[in-house]
Amino acid sequence: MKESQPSTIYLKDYKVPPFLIDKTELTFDLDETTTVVTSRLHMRRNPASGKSTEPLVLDGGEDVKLIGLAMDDYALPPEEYRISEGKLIITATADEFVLTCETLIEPQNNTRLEGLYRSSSMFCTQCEAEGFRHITYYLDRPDVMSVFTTTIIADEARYPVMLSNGNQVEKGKTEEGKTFVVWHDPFPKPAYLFALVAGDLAVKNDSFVTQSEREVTLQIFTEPHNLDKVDYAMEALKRSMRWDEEAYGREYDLDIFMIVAVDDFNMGAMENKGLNIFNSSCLLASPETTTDDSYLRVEAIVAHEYFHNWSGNRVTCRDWFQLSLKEGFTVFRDQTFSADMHSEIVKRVEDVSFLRTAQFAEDAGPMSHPVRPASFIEISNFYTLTIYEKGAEIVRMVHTLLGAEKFRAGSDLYFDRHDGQAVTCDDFITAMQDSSGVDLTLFKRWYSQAGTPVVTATDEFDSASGTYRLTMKQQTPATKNQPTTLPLHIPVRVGLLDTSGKVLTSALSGSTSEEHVLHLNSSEQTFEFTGLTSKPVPSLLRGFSAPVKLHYDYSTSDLLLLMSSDTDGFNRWSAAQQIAVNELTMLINQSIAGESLSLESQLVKGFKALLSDESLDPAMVALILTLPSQAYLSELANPIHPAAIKEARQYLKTLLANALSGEFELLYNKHNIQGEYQATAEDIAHRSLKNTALSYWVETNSDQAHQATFEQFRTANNMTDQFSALSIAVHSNNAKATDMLAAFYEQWKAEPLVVNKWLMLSASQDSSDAVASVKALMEHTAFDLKNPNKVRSVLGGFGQSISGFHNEDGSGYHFLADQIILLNSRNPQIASRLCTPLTRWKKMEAKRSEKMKAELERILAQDLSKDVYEVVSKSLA
Ligand code: 0A1
Ligand code: ZN
Repeated sequence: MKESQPSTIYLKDYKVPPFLIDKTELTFDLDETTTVVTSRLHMRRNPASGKSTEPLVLDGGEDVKLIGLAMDDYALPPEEYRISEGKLIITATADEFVLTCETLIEPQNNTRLEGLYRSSSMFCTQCEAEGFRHITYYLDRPDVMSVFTTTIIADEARYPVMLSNGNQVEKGKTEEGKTFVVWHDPFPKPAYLFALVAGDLAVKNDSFVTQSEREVTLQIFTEPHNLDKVDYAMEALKRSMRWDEEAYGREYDLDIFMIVAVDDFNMGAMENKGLNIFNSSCLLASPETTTDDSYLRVEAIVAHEYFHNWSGNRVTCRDWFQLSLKEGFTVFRDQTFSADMHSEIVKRVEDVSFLRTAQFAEDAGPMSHPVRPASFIEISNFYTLTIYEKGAEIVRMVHTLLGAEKFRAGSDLYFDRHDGQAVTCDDFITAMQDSSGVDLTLFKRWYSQAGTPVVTATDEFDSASGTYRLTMKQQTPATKNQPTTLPLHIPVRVGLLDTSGKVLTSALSGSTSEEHVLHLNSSEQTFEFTGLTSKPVPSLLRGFSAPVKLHYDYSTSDLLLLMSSDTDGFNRWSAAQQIAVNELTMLINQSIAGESLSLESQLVKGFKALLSDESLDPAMVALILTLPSQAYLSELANPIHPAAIKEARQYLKTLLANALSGEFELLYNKHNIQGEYQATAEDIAHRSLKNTALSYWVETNSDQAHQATFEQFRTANNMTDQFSALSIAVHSNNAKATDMLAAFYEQWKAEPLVVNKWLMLSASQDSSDAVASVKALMEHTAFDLKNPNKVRSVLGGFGQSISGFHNEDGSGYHFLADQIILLNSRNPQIASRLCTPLTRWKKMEAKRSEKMKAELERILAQDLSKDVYEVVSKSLA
């Protein structure tokens, strides 16, 4: 352990910056081993800070070597500045001056992938959140916005493409015969949005005419061998640009918009102004190499990064505690965009399923934090599901409370009022409130209170007056960090059905309708619906109108009724999931008690009815047929018995497969349509239902089903079908599975993104020697510890292996801890993210829990990065 622990930064300590940087002029003399960066910062004291004597403190990093410093062209002697803990401190400054700073950095040795680094043969940058300080000394905080001019000098033969933000304004030769290009970005921006790329890249060109008829050049750059995989992203970009004009009135502002794909990237993608940089896994797509899920992900992430141009870049965050201001809003925008491009309900089910599984688990774990955190040690640890997904749910609730029209007016006001500013989550809500007149004072608590609220509903019917009374209570669980919790303003969308499944009209507070939005804003409230003749079945929290856990004592027949008849598609899915959760919980308890499993499943009836309903979207049918995941059942369990959950899921799946084997075979054949691959909602739906049916059919262990799997693997003309067949074979003990895995590698070994899928599937296999297998995979030529995608594939896949990762002897936990320790110094962000499964130790059954804790203690005893230190120490606290 380090002698001094990293310090905590608090929101309450926020102060405006003492200095501003009006203009930033950067020159990069690019070289693999040592790059020289010269910055000229046009600075002045910030009048708003009210202080005239404070020293100038610039952020830097230990990997930045200062080789020259001058103020207004006067070289500063060493006694006039000092460097302490990575910061450059200049005691005396004028009120206005130009600071010139020369630094040396080593992109080749940058394994953290923050700042300027090398990926394959190119240079690229990643500056969010605090990467710019690894390039040069700067006021590296989002509320310092500056106009950047960037000069890149390099050998043109090796780096013919040299890019930065804004427009290219000059190009020429230096005296030494190198090439220089100059880029100018007229929009003031914080340093986290700075970007630079240089390499021997191929480009796809296109253009877009904005609603005000300006032509924008669009360019996607990749390494030459990947240029055939950017067409889908380009089309997705144009759809995003059009959608943002139509849905939000937001037009693109520069004359050029560029995207670059890089192989080594810590996250998905980055919204640098005019020059987005993408993890290649989130940009490249071709039918042969990319699954449907990945196609949809490419589209969503292209949209997300593009939408940031307004929600993030034109209006940015005052400080990193406000991260959800840009991320929550932008996720909400990309979710709505995807819903508009495909199916609204399917998209909502997928998003909620993810939120309920992963974000709810985060919010119940040691890293639980409010959407606007009050403190952090390392901001990189706060790019979380809470900031992104729960943040998007908050924006969605505002949309529900205001209605579409007022929400749009609120968004217009927000962008108009704050264009060019760095603002707060409060400013966003204030704009929504000011434009709509809806009081959001209480609602704002969603930003400051962590944890998932539990809403419990009970009801009664008064037949004499025809009144249905629905009582709702809410409680957000208290934790050590948050000993008292307060009621929130929770919008609950509700409909009522009669026992034949017909939708009922009722009156609530004077408004008569088939659906009502209840405003639950105190710890207990009763809502009275009138105009009814018998006790209805309530359809509660339609569309998942708030990120809460809802408890209502539904009978199985109520759930079957909702599943077959609710007009809210989301709740049809939700009811089926609830039946499955109830049945799986019984089975899990049998398994824990050491009993042999037995169940009369009501889902058989439900699925039969579902399969005979021709009116349903096949994608919805596939979602309803999908049993709750191991991860979701773990989130619901306390304590978690991983092996019991696995056994229960397997039992129920086999039971359903045997009871409906004919139906699944028929379904498989019906949706097994051939033809040229298209990533349209319709075709994706057919493939998804077909492959879901196949995953059941093989559970009958029929030769025919196994043969169909093998044939699909062999003959598929697209990666979705081929990889589904392979996964199904691997997880159903198909006799040919090992050969199929080997053949798949042989077929695709030249395609790194496909190889990553192979790594993940191989690592997820359940076998008693899974640790040995995963070690072998990490020795394989296809593996590379420097590449985050590969690390995520292998260790992420391994995490899904119950007999491997969760092996009772603790060997899986020990192995993961070894990898975290190894990566801690090389790439702290990745190491920190790998800790997540171990941090859930308190919820695990006793034996495994102790072993996980011991591994966390072993990690904490090392000399740790801030990133890993924060996550591990908080999870042991
Ligand atoms: N702002 C990006 C996410 C991002 C965050 C940090 C990064 O590096 C540490 C990279 C990307 C987004 O929301 O897409
Ligand atoms: Zn984002």
